[in-house]
Amino acid sequence: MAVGVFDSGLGGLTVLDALMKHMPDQAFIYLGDNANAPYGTRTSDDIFDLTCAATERLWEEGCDLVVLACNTASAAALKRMQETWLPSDKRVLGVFVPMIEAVTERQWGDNSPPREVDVKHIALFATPATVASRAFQRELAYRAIGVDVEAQPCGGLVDALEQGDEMLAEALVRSHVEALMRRMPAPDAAVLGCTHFPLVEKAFAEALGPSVKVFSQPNLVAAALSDYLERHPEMRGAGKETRFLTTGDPVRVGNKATQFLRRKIGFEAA
Ligand code: DGN
Repeated sequence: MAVGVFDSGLGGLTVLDALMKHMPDQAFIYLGDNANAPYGTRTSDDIFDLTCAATERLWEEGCDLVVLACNTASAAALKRMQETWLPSDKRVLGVFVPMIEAVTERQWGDNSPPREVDVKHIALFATPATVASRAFQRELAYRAIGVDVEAQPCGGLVDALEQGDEMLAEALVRSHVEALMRRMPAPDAAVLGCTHFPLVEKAFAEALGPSVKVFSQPNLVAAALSDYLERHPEMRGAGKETRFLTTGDPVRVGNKATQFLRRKIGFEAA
């Protein structure tokens, strides 16, 4: 049994890469819904339906545990999936909670009441759908009090990264950071709330300046998943092969993914 890893497109590969490095003996199956990407400007009903369909496809491959390596899907669909749709023998995890736990320095599974934490001003960079959902603020409020969040919808950035247009992506990072800093001039932490954005983490760090600590998801999610699998060894399964599926054209997506991660990746049709 492999662990399923889902994203609307290629962004989740940044998370998968970290998962593979942290857990070299674990099998994974990646599914990119490239035929329907990007999700960032879709309605939450649409994102819910597409995310459920992709999760079911991963169940068909035997993945009882699926990681939504997509903030847009985690923000718009995860809670509703867990509350209304998910059978009791399956698990779906998102990418928000590990990041919030890192930002607030609270341990995984610490269910004590919300409290004051060191960070006071958080700059959140994410897709328009993630920002509109306010899911980050909602999850943060379960753990921390007295923290301001200023969110910047980063229109255009996912497309520029999927197209491999680095110059455009870096220019967009600078303009989104400038726009946010006009509203919050001195954030103490920045959260990259989109799995595509680790590819331009350096550009974010440079535009934000050295006093802002940048939180990026891949390593945080990998640490949280490996902890989860320690506690739930029944979800691990055997084998360590990783496969890549796409709802789009496997050759085109494989070429883009190879360019995206700068290593050869072969996709199969989902
Ligand atoms: N990588 C996705 C995320 O983390 O939100 C965004 C992809 C998209 O469809 N816009």
